[in-house]
Formats: sequence, structure tokens, C-alpha cells
Amino acid sequence: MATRKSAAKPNVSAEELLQYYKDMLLIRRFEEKAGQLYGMGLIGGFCHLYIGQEAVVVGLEAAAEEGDKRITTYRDHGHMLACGMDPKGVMAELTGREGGYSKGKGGSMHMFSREKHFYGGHGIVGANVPLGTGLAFADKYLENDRVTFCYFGDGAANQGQVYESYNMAELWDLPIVYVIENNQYAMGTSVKRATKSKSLWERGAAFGIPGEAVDGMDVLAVKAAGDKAVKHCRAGEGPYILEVNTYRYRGHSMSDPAKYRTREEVQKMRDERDPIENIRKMLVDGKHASEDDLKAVDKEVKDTINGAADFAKESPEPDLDELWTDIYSKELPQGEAI
Ligand SMILES: Cc1ncc(C[n+]2csc(CCOP(=O)(O)OP(=O)(O)O)c2C)c(N)n1
Ligand SMILES: [Mg+2]
Repeated sequence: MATRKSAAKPNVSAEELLQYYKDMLLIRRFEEKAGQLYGMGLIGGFCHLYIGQEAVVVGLEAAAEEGDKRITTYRDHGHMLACGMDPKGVMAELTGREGGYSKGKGGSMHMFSREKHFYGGHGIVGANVPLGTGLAFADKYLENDRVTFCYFGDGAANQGQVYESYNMAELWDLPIVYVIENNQYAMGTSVKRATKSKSLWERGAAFGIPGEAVDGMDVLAVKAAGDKAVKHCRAGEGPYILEVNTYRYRGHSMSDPAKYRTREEVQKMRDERDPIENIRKMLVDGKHASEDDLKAVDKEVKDTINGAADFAKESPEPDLDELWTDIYSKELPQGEAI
């Protein structure tokens, strides 16, 4: 590596900056490949890509510690990769194969990892918010200092169950960061068509929950806001809301005619605000990495993704007997056998 000793930004080393670049690129290339496999008919059902939103989850994972929990919606591939789940297992789940995280029975929206404290993957809009609140309640009850990151969209933010959750979380000082990924659209409905609220995070004030808006195209801004939110939660001060303003480049799902916005709008975001290009530029301009260094990272990521796609194509379909597994748990939540 070139001159990577200096700090790239206050509190962020050049090594960390390069890691964010790599983590975001991994998500982007993964999603591009998933889009291709979908087009080839190898992935069925729904498939919601995260392209454009990479800085949100990478910035927040950089603020997380071992043992912290995360739960999200159906737009979940990026969250799984960012918390360290294996791209092979995620891609094989998308193709419905035995080697997938849910043995091919869950697909794009339903994957979990106990090891990485990833609690899904939920298809029902807003439903993961009370579930995430429950995860934080468990940590409070167990008196550890873990924090839950609960992600949901701008559309979900108009649901009643979000506010019931807010009320309980603040009442009981639960350690949870509510992350509103405001990508400006709920399917084809823009935020402006759905609400007259100027900001979504400020609604927490009704319950006494602090929060802030964050530039979700800037991974460093997301990391800084994440650090602040996590500190608040770990200090026992209750929940915190981050409204992370971001943008999805692709359709809502793979079958989206995209009549609700212009191509120019999307292109402008890509040209001017792309989170990966911004970090790439910062690394090169600051001489923290050379073009050759970045090429090496690009190649490593490409090889990982190709390996994941090969695995997802070669892994066999689940055995028919799998229909009868994973229905009832043989363990109590405390880990004792029933
Ligand atoms: C309860 C419920 N209502 C409607 C749907 C259909 N639906 C799926 S995604 C979506 C839009 C949600 O938008 P947002 O919360 O902004 O998340 P984004 O897709 O932008 O990530 C809708 C209406 C659903 N899955 N669940
Ligand atoms: Mg949205």
C-alpha cells in the first residue's frame, strides 16, 4: 500500500477508509451479480437490490461492536454482507439452493445468522420494527450492553406499529438505534406524496427520543452519526433515531417499470453523489491508496463475487425432506433442549 499511515479524516484512518471502500464495493458487485442471475432465471420470486444505499449499512456496521444485533426489511443483502455473512451462503439462498443460509427455503427476504446476530430479512413492511424493539428489550433484560440496529424505510415510517415501538423503547430506555433508510421512495410513492412531514426523525420527539438526519451518501458522516447513536444507547439513555438520506438506483424490486421518476434524476445521483466513487476519490486524492492498490481491491472483490455465483449455481436444490425441517425449535431460547 502507498502512504496509508496518515489519518484520512479525523478519527478515521486510511486503513479504515480503504476497508469501507472494499465493503461497499462488495455489496455493489454482489447486487449487480444478483441482478444478472435474476435475469438468467436462476433467482425466482422477489429480489430487492440495495445499489446506491451501500454507505448506510457500511457506515453503521463500522460503529457496531461484536455482539450487537441487526434486523432489517426485504432489502437485506447489503446488511448481511456488511455484518460478515458469507457471500456464498447469501447468493445460494437467492438461487434457492441447499448451501443457502436458509437451506434454500427462505430466498432473498428470509435469511438469518445467529453467529452474526442478524435477525432477518422481513417481507412485511414495518413488521421488523416491533421485533427489533423486542431484541433490544432482551438485551436490557439480560443486563448486557449490546445495541440493536433496526432498519426500515421511509414508507414504513408512516406505519402505526413504528410509533407503538417508539413509545415502549423510550419508556423502558431500550438500547436500539432506529435507522430510517430514507431512499426517497416507497415502491413508486415518493416521500413528498406520502407525508407533509419535513423530516421523519423528528417524529421521535413526540416520545422523547432524540435523533438526527444524516447524509447517507457519505459513509464517514454515517459512521460519525452511528458512533453518537451507539454511545447514547450504551450509556443506558434509551433509543436514538437516525434518518439516513440515501437513494436507490435500481427499481423497487426486479419488476419495476420505474414510471415515477426520470432517468435524469437517477443519473444525476450516480454522477454527483455516488458513495463508492466519493471514497475512491478521497483515497486517491489524499494519496492513501494508489490506482494499483484500488485495482487490486476491485479484483479481489470480483473474485469473491464470482466464487459466490459459482457456488450458488453448483449447490444442489434442497432435498424434498427439507420441507419437514426447521418448523419447530428443539431448543428453548436459553439454549436448553426440549
Ligand atoms: C404491510 C405491507 N404492506 C405493503 C407491502 C408491499 N410493499 C412492499 S415494499 C413496500 C414499500 C416500502 O417502502 P419503504 O419503507 O420506503 O422501503 P424501501 O422499499 O424503499 O426500502 C410496499 C408497500 C408489504 N410488503 N407489507
Ligand atoms: Mg423507501
